[in-house]
Amino acid sequence: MMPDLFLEERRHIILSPGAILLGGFALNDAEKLLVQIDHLATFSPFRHMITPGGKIMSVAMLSSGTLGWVSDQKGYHYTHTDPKTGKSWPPLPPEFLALAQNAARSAGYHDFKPDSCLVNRYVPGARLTLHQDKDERDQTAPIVSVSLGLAAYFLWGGLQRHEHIKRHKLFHGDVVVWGGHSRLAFHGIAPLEEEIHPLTGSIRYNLTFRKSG
Ligand SMILES: O=C(O)CCC(=O)C(=O)O
Ligand SMILES: [Mn+2]
Repeated sequence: MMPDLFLEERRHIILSPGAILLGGFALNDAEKLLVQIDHLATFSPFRHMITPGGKIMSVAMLSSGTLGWVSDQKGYHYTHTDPKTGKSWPPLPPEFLALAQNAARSAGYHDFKPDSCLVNRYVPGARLTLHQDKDERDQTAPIVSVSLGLAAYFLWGGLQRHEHIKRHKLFHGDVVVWGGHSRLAFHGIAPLEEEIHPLTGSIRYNLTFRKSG
C-alpha cells in the first residue's frame, strides 16, 4: 500500500513557474474519458503522422475540437478539417472540456477556453521527442495535458533546448498544466516501457488541450 503521505505529496508538484503536475486530478473521470476516446476514433481514426523531415511518428494521433493539430511534410499546423476524412474534426466532448477547464482553474488559469484536443496514443517503445508547443496563435492560454493508462516519463526542460531536463513519472489520471512563464518550455515523453494497465492494456493515452486559434 502506498502511504497516504506519499499520495498527499504527489497531489501538487510545481515543475517550474506556471507549470504544475496535479497528481490524480482526472482519476474519477478516467473511465468516461476512455469511452469518449473510443467514440472519437470512430469519427477521426488514429493515424501516424509524418514529420516535416519525412519520419513516421511513433505516437498515433487524432484531434477533436474546432481545430486539429496536424504534422505533414509541409510542417506543423492546425486545420479545421481532418485530412484523413475530409470532414470537420469531431467536437470536444463536454466531459473533456469540463475536466480541462477545472484543471486549468486548479492551476490558477481561470479563463481557459480550449478549441482543440489532441489525443495521443502510445504503445511500448513510442516516444515524443523534446519540443515546444508553439504552433498556437494564442500563446497566452495554458496547455492542459491528461495522462491515461500506462505510465510514462515526462521530460521537462526549460525555455532553451539545452537546459537541464527533469523526468517526472506520469500515472493514469495525472494532469499537467503549464502556462505563463513556462508556456514555451521544452518537454517530451521518454520511450514507453513494456507494461500492462488494467484499463488500457499496453496503451497510454494523452489528451492535450490547447487554445490554438
Ligand atoms: O503525451 C504527453 O504527455 C505529452 C504530449 C505532448 O507534449 C504533445 O502532444 O504536444
Ligand atoms: Mn507538447
